[in-house]
Amino acid sequence: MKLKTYTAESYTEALNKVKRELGDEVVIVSSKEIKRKTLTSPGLYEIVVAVEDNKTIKKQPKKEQMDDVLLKLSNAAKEIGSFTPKQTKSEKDKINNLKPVGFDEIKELKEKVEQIADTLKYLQANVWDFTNKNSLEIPPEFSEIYALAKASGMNTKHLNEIMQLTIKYMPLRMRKNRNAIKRYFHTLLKKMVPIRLEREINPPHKKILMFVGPTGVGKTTTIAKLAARYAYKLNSRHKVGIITLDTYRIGAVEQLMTYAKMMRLPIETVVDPNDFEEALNTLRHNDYILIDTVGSSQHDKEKIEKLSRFLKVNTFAEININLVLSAVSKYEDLLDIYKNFSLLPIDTLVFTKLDETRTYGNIFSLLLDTKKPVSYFSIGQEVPDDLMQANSEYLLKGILEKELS
Ligand SMILES: Nc1nc2c(ncn2[C@@H]2O[C@H](COP(=O)(O)OP(=O)(O)OP(=O)(O)O)[C@@H](O)[C@H]2O)c(=O)[nH]1
Ligand SMILES: [Mg+2]
Repeated sequence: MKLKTYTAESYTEALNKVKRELGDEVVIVSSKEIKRKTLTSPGLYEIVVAVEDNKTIKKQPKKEQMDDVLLKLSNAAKEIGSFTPKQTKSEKDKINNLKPVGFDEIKELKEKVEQIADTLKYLQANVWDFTNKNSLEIPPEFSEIYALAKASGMNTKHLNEIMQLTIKYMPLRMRKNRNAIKRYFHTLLKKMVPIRLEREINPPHKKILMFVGPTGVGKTTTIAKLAARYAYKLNSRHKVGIITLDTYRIGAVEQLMTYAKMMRLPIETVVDPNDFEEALNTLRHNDYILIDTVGSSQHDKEKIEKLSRFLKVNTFAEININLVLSAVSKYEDLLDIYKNFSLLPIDTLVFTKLDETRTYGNIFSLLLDTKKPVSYFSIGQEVPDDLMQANSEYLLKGILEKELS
């Protein structure tokens, strides 16, 4: 039996030295701190162990030896990498047998479950519509997208037509990938949305915009937002004048007067079609003239006809008619409103209250049906901020991104 002494700057380091040389089974005779660690110099620890005479001390392999081993290993790795023998059938079978049991079956099962989930979503969206013959023709991989678009309020006839086009023309190799299907459908829908881009007018050109639509959809609020936009928010500031034809509803004139006053914009109130021409002439020095009208039910033909009488007057610029519609209305109602207001020559659509719903399939379908471009989206009550130029991406979020519950 011999005693061996190990020293290091810490107790742990000294013990590690012991273990490296003698292994784990050692008899520690003593351990002590020889020199205390200070701020400027390290400490020194000593461990004394008892070693049997016949115990051989582990030798660290020399650096040359280690390098040699590493070299051999890397050569072997290279060899394995470059060696790709042809597999015989029985070898292939052997390798396949090495895969976790049921690997391929699980993969197949996963695909099947996804297909069933898609089909369920589709059935969920069509549960009230078993008579829809086309429904059986939708392949399972298209079911999710179909169900989403359907739940967004898109008209079924449109949806089926677009689906059939997609199924017919989509390259087969893309069909297996659900994301590719979604992207393809997204691009197709995007191309179908007619947008009226905002173009700032250059004087001496002038624009007269009249806003018509059902009651309470947000005509007056939209006019206030647009007046602020044209007068203060665009690249160049424009002169804006306002005319209100809504002397019918109590408080309507005051509502617009308040906004006009705050923005220091001129405003004219017109009761009779005969006064309209005069009001327009009074404001003719403006770049934009915005005209508010009385809201009316689409079935109130008399009110709509009265509006058309205002359009017969002589004007220095064409009157552009904007039909204001709420995103909250369902497609059938939007279409009904559009048809009845078509007594007036509608140029453009404006949608409001997009903040009050998450699904815009109804808007998409109306745009598709009427082929009328949409110019602005109103997305809240805040004047003037809650107004944006219409854009197809924003619309598509409300068609393809809603998760079915
Ligand atoms: N949430 C939300 N509310 C809106 C939006 N636009 C307007 N409103 C609100 O809808 C209500 C009616 O707005 P108005 O601008 O008076 O609607 P109108 O079409 O002029 O109504 P009438 O003149 O009575 O036909 C107000 O409370 C507005 O603040 C919108 O985009 N989102
Ligand atoms: Mg109003």
